[in-house]
Amino acid sequence: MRRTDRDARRGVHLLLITCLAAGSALPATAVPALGADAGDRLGWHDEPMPDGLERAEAEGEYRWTKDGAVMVWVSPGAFPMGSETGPADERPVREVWLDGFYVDKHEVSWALWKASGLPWAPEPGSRMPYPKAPDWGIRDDEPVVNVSWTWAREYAEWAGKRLPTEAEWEKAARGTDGRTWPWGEEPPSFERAVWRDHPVAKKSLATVDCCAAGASPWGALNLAGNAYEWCEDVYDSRAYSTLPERNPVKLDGGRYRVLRGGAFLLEVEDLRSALRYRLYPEDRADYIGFRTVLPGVTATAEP
Ligand SMILES: [Ca+2]
Repeated sequence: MRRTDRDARRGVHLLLITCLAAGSALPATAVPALGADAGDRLGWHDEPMPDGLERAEAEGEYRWTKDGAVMVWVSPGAFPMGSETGPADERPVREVWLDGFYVDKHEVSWALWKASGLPWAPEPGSRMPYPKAPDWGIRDDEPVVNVSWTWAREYAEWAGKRLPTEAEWEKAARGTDGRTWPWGEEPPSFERAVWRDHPVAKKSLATVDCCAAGASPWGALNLAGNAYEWCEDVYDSRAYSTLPERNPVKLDGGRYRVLRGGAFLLEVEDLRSALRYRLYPEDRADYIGFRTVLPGVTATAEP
């Protein structure tokens, strides 16, 4: 693992971390209660859509009006979470039930980050921290990186969304059939994912719309590779044997936060979708980004 760029001005963030990382509950989102006319706005899967979400031009895709992100639907229900062949913290494999939710099709890009109004460059006279440009510079269509968990959460809060729980991230990547990679069981290829052997990765990340052949069963891209992705959860090696089976999430009781999916400068094995990684919430690096999720309106899993 390459360096992490620990925030030299951690004190500036202390208040934010105190407020945001305490985590007694998932952050509220803009999802409204089901209104009388909600049935008039059905999504591609005949589900009532939250206010602020629209069908996009491409079939199966949505657009969240606040940040303009393209999103895809992950239907409610069960999926097998974990792996029998990975490290011990991926066991026991068990059936986890999740409510329906929407997930960003892409990693959050520099373009979306800039449009949010959050800092992305030094401002004269300001001590506000910002995600430092990677060595190859800021490119709008690449994932925003050098973002801490806290900053990723700030973006999600601004957008009226939130970070995915670890379970949501894994279901978004693996679907419901226990596959190893988002696309299935075939080994990774350069058309499917970006890791350190990829020609692009010699110089930089890839654009967030790359690797269409590596789409997950729901249509999300780059869940394997490119930028590592922050999840909401506190890391717990025993989470799979201690958390509830329905909408599990661990919000306190540990120092690390979970990251998923591997990254452009890591080994191909790091892209495996059940693999769990962890860093301090204030850690930043040029391989760390994120994406966000939006809960569905009435899509409740029935165990
Ligand atoms: Ca990724």
